[in-house]
Amino acid sequence: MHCAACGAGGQAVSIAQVLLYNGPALNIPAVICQSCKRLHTMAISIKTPQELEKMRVAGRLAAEVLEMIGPYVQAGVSTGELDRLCHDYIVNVQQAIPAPLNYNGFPKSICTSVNHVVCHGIPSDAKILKKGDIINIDVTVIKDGYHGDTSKMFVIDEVPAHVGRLVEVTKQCLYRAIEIVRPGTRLGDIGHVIQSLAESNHFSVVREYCGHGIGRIFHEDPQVLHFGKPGTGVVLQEGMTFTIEPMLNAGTHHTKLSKSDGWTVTTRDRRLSAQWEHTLAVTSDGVEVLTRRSDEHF
Ligand SMILES: [Co+2]
Repeated sequence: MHCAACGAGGQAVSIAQVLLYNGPALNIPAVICQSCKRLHTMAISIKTPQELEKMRVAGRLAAEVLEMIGPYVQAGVSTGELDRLCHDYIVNVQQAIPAPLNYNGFPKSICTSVNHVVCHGIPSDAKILKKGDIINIDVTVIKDGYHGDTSKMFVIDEVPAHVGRLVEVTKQCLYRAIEIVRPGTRLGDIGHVIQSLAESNHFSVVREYCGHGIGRIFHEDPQVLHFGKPGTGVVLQEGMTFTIEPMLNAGTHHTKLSKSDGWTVTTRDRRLSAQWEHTLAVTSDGVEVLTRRSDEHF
């Protein structure tokens, strides 16, 4: 990646990532170039075949963490324990790095967002899962310098039908969006597909958090909004890699960022929220789901 301000680039420039807060909680990814020290937003990177191979490896590892943790996600387990299991698996078995740990000060290796927590929930030994809970586990691994980012919902035992529907519709929003990814599709088309399906089911789409470009950097351009108008926004090209990660709320789309920990995002009305996420690569004629799990068929 080259600095958009001074032009320095390549491996020699180490790029520190920061999050700009613009308004209530809109995360704008930006970088400080270590060469010119200036802050700038990023340009969309096109990955080479060699980079895509590394993204494939990182993506598969992230998916495998979600497959590994599944059997442990049960009533009685703490989210702190789930974090330790994932951390140890990533570090010791996969010999990879959990990207969230120490990222802008995040204290744990995964995000665990239970019930009305929208995203960025911090695992804790005090948070014990119980029957009827829903939880999103969000995993990002770094392998050989490249990131793979994916999340899925787990349901603890049985949940009422309306809760199951929130979880299922959110997953379908992700899948429908993935279906239209190919060169020429615009980001507004993706946002529109998600927003239409969500709102036709009387759910709302979270505005303040979005999908993102990904590669050597955890959050890079473009921002992938989960709402929008067809025929607008960035035109997708072969070699782009980004996440789609819709967050749907049962109530209104408004969110609240915890003042006490600076991370946990909840629904303002404390109604439920669900999220699913994959890392994708745009191919010559469609999409490759880099974080596909073995139970999924794209
Ligand atoms: Co992500």
